[in-house]
Amino acid sequence: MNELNGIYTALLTPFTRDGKINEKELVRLCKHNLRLGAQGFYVCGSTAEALMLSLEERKYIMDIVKDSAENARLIAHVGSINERDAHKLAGYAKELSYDLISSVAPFYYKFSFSEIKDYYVRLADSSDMKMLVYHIPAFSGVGMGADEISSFLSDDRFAGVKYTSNDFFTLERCKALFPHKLFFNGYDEMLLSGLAMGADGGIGSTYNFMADKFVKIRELFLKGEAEKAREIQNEANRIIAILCKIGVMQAEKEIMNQLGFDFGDCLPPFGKISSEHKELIASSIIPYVERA
Ligand code: MN9
Repeated sequence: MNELNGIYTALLTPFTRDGKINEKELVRLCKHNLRLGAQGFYVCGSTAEALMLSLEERKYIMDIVKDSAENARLIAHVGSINERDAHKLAGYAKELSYDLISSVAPFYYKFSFSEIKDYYVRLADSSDMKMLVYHIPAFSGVGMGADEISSFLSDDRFAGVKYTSNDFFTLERCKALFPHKLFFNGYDEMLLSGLAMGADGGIGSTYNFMADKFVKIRELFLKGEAEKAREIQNEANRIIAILCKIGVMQAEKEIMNQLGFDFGDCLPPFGKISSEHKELIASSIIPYVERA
């Protein structure tokens, strides 16, 4: 599975003024990221606001990205609290020849681990696709330790984990036990730490506008130039610290707008960005990232 390693952009979703998916801008986003060096796309993840989209909207995004991705690898996030929808999306990912499916753990109702595991297995089986578990305890509220993650990885139907946690001890233990499985670091601000503890690549939201920095971090790390990689991680993190203050996804969309895209805002209940924050982005971020 490690041939699917690399830097994958967790694509944002551009919306038109009347709240529809903006196909033209999504195509531009894919092309921009290919130019920045992204090796793959994570489609309909958290960054895409996918958990707030309809089944039809998610399929439409999967279509657009499939048609724009050239040779980039494609992972479809199909997770939904509505398992019937998740199955339809997984089947659609198979139809479109995506490389992998992925899902956040079923959340909200505090399912037991065996219920969660069964959910994942049913999705992989019904679609005949390999599954990348999306571990993001800070958002899903579903915690998993090395034993639980290993119980997925010892099963052939699981390709690996998108690991969005800063517990790198657990990441390192899992990679040591399952060296041939695929591990993606999920917190962009800690890509270098994740790589050092065994991640094969990263999937991130800030890659939308600075994938080039993360491609470089990984290349330098693989060449053994950790100090130089950290300089670039520092550059990225100065920007990410500003995003965290503003609200990551709202700020990311505003960055894209200021770079010459037309992404609109995040869907409600996300609020709109203030004019002070727009100015902060213009002065402290835009001069340091590549234009479209
Ligand atoms: O998993 C992303 N996570 C979420 C990837 O969006 C929830 C990250 O790219 C973060 O947005 C980023 C900023 O904290 O690291």
